Amino acid sequence: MKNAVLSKLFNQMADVMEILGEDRFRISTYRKVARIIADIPDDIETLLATGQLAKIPGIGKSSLAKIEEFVKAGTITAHRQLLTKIPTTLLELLTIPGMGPKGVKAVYEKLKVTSIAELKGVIEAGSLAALPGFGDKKASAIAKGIKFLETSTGRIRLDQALEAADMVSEFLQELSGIKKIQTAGSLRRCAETIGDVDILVAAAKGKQVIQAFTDAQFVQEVLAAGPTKGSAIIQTATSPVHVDVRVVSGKSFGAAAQYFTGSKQHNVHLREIAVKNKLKLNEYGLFKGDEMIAGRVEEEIYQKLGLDYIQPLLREDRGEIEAAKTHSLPELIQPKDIKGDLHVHTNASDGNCDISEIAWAAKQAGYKYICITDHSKSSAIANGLSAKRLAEQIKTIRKLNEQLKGLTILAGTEVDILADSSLDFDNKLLAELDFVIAAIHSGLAGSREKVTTRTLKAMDNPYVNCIAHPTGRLIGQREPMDIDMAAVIKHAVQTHTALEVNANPWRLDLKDNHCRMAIEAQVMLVIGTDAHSTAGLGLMGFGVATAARGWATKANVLNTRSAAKIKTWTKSKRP
Ligand code: DGT
Ligand code: CA
Ligand code: CA
Repeated sequence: MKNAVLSKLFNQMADVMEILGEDRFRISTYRKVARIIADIPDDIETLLATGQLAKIPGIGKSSLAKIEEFVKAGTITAHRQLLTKIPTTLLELLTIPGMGPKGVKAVYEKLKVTSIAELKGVIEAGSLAALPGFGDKKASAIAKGIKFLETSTGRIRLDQALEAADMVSEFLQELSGIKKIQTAGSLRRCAETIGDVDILVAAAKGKQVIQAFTDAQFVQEVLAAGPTKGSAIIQTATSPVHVDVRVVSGKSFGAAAQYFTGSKQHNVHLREIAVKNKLKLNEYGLFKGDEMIAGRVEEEIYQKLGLDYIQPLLREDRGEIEAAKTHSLPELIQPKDIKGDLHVHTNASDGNCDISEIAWAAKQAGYKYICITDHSKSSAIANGLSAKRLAEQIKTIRKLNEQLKGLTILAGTEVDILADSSLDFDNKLLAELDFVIAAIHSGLAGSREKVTTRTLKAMDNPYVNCIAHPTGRLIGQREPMDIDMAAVIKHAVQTHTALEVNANPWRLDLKDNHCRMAIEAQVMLVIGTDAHSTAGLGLMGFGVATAARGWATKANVLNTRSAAKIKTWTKSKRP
């Protein structure tokens, strides 16, 4: 699919235009088109060929022409022309966390900086801090951003890893002699970032399978190719990904799946237990002397070690082996337990579709309810709603509900927590809503005391039901706020406020460890997708996996309950 590459080109045009100081309206149009394209689940070429693309709102005539050009010629003239107007090294400055197009424009124009090396130079010389609009704090934040970039290990997000795994698995499936395919490693455990993708195959002719894999069209570079293992960098639509493929025998498939799923710490602990029982455990099986006593399926390995089966999501050696021994593993939440999505945007703020469209998609997904939570007025870039617009939206939602069957639309908001800790809407308006999410969208670099106080104060409000993405991190792009999570968790319990597990793979916020802390303190969690399109609703699984990695059960998550029960829950906080 060309969607991702195309989306990137539109974003890049917007970046360059912003650096050049061109028309704001056009820039935001390009960004919107980039987002629409990235969110479309169908192949853009097909949509173009069938004429459906022209009907998608937000894609105008000139964007359509550019998309057509790209599909035909593989490039866009306007994109190429824009790139000639700036030194291309400027684009790498945009990858520095904390450095947006405006910052790049400023350092380029005022300090003649065109590369990361030169930027480091002006930071050291103090001239960046002296630049109007920057100052010491911002300059040191950018220095940290550069360091972050330089030390980042090339780990990728879950969605990127999944895309690569799907590509390779689909390819392998078509080969002859393949009996089983299983994703292993950190991807199977749904860790928040992935170093490399591990795929196991049960097949007799290992060498042929590896050969076919390393010869595949999507392979960019072969790192190793042997009789049972191949390593390669493959090119997905969005990024290069390191993939390891291992071929094992059916007899050892369970043992290999167990071994290569890891984590390493979990395996080390498991092997200690084996040794204590005078057994030997490796990727080929569980052995008593020379006799193999388990190995075909994973379950029997755990069973023969005297343990309950441990789901991959828990295999981090964080107490799961002890719990398996005493039959006290939690019954983990599953995707099918989720009854609705409580964090959804529409085109009233920065989403792509209207209330009916997203409600219809939610119903198709089997949900019982959905809560519309558009941004509030201070989030101006996201076209946040004024009090008046929100009041109108509430009316629209109530009316739509009269016509709908099988799905309840809840009226909500994602209200900004302002710099002074107050909220962007008054209580009278909030009282009209079914569910209120509060979130910090500005001043994320503030001091620990400041960001923590803002969050705690928001929770004190009797109408605030949930804090969205509590740390504000964007994986690989923006560090989390320096927030006192223990204090946030304690206060959430005291104030009867839920904490969100944002399911977007860029966020996963709360992260697994924080979920675990929250659950132990008996905080209620909400898993929300933060969808900005119908496709965005599909991210729920990443959030469910993250909560489960924090040992969440169905009872720990509010949106496993009915809409009526959620209303009872929110009412109990209100005066
Ligand atoms: P990653 O790729 O860094 O996100 O993390 P993993 O967990 O996928 O690690 P990877 O790809 O290096 O290895 C896959 C699995 O193989 C790992 O989770 C456990 C197993 N493994 C690798 N090296 C060792 C080792 O030295 N000892 C043991 N017991 N297991 C290992
Ligand atoms: Ca791996
Ligand atoms: Ca690996």
